[in-house]
Amino acid sequence: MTVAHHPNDFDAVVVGAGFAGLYMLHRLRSAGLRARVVEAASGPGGTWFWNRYPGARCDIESMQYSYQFSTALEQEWNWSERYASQPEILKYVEHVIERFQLSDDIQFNTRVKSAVYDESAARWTVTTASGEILTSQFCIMATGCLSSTNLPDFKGLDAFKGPQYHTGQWPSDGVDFTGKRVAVIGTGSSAVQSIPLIAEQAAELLVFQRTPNYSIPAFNAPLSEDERNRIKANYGALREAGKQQILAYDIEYNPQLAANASPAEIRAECEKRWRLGGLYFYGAFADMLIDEKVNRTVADFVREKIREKVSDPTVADLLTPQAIFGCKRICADTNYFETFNRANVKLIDVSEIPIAGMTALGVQVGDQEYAVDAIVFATGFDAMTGSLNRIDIRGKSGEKLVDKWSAGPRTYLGLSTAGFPNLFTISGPGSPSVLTCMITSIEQHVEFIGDCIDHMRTAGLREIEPTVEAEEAWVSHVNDVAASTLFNSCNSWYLGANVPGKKRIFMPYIGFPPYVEKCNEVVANGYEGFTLSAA
Ligand code: N01
Repeated sequence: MTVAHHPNDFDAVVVGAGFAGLYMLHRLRSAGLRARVVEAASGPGGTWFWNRYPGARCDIESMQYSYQFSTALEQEWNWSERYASQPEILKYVEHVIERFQLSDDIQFNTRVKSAVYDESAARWTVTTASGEILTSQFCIMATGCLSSTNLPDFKGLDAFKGPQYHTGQWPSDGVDFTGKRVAVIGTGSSAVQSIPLIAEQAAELLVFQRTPNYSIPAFNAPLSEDERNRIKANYGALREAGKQQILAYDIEYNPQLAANASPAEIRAECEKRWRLGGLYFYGAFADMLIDEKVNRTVADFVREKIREKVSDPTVADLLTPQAIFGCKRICADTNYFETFNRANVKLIDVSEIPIAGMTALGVQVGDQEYAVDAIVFATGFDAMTGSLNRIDIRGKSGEKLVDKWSAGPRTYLGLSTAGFPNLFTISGPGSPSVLTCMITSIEQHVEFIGDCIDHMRTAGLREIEPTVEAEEAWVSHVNDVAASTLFNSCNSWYLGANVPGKKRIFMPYIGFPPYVEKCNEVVANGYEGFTLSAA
């Protein structure tokens, strides 16, 4: 018998066509569900669609920052560099769409305005900015952790006469800074990647720094066919090794405690990490982000390396962070600190006298006006909750998610939230997400959600929702784990501290392997912590 469907009624609506939304679509369709992905952008890729600033590149190696659900895909795709550039990541995304024939079920240029749960029908109504209505049993938010840009509320933003850009919303046809005097505001990962390239092009570059960041050279290089083949020959083992490590990818994690090591051993490990480059430093010692003394020793090593790179001692002092090493995400760079040795680059410290705002001519700091032709805001994101809170999501009794989360996000496993049945969040707050290789975490979530939906359909269940008790216990566990580390010690976006007024809560869950173990236990115990109800 053929079942007639209204064209806009689906089993599942997925919001977002980044890595999460695309794999979710593939998984749902493989199980025979009618699914639709809606995406605000004009193309796929999520955060990689928008972050097209000069030098945008992943800080996790390409052979690991890629899907692992399909061995054939893994074997056929050839990454050209150790760290993939943003354009190459988009090519990969397009290849995945074509290979798994996903495009027919993706609707681009469609921003979701609201998602409202109808308790009597046990269905979600998703309304788009143009007024289109889609309904579905399941609503899956694949909205990304770093997709809602953060533009500080600077005075006079409209007064500035020149062009303004945000690294997270970069124009798709690029920007030519040749001959221009350019301001970059911010010194996080996006700035660290873009500053060296903007400096090469612009006549003059002014970098406005509030807090210096630790950055380790990425040592990016082309990947030879031999290297690729060597990895591909043993891909499964590499992926498995990654899943056993805290960041969900292989960083040659050292389980040793530095507290038990000699100074020579610590030095040797730091030198090794420096040679490995970038985020490999997170694997240096098991106690690096737990024991402040250990952290100081590692940080001193990195500070020494930074100082060696910068010729002017005053500039070197300003660029050298004093914070806990790794508390804010470590950056991976190519010639970042060296760029400040260029005659056309000036570092402006705004740590004591903050940026007062923009004027018609440029940036005002105290009584000093810096005239520029263009301003680049590398000011980051309203991370993890920003994209969800910008959608009007309403659960049972019309409760708004934004109200429920006003004192910080509350989820069970970062996958679901009490009072919002059949709503799933891929890499939501309370899951390891941003502290891991995102794609590995995304795959684990997609598979959890896919298996859960399969289970519900087989068992004839119509609703799933976490209990308030399970959610409370999970939220306090996430906080307890964070409190046992040094992660609460700085003003990071993990804590929401970069967005004025945002509640200071450590949002991601620290530790991929224990998290996966917990999820598996929940399933093995019949979706423990969830209430499932029959049709
Ligand atoms: O953003 P950020 P991002 N006045 O929040 C400054 C991922 N990512 O886009 O530190 C002056 O880190 C702010 O200063 P402060 C990665 O996970 C990955 O760079 O708050 N300055 C900071 O310097 C990363 O961690 C890749 O004092 C102001 C900067 O703006 C995350 O995205 C590449 C200010 C924001 O830094 C976010 O990185 C890029 C103000 N009012 C990003 N407000 C790779 O894979 C903010 N700032 C390599």
